Amino acid sequence: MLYKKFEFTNFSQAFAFMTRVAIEAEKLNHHPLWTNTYNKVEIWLSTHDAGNTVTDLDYQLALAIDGLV
Ligand code: H2B
Repeated sequence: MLYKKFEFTNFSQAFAFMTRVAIEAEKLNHHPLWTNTYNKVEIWLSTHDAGNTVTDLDYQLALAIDGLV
């Protein structure tokens, strides 16, 4: 699993970030496991189609997400 925690100033900013992540996820057809608690977003990336291993798609999505912040 790739893991990262993101912190924002409030829920609105956190949710806006999640919306942008969702668009990137759809582009790659690769989707995060995540939680949101008010201003915090935690993201875990792995590929369930590959037995929950970390694949190139996880690194691609991670790079796309890092490019959003
Ligand atoms: N997301 C993730 N994280 N892992 C996958 O294996 C995966 C996915 N597979 N998004 C895709 C969708 C697959 O289930 C669909 C049918 O393409």
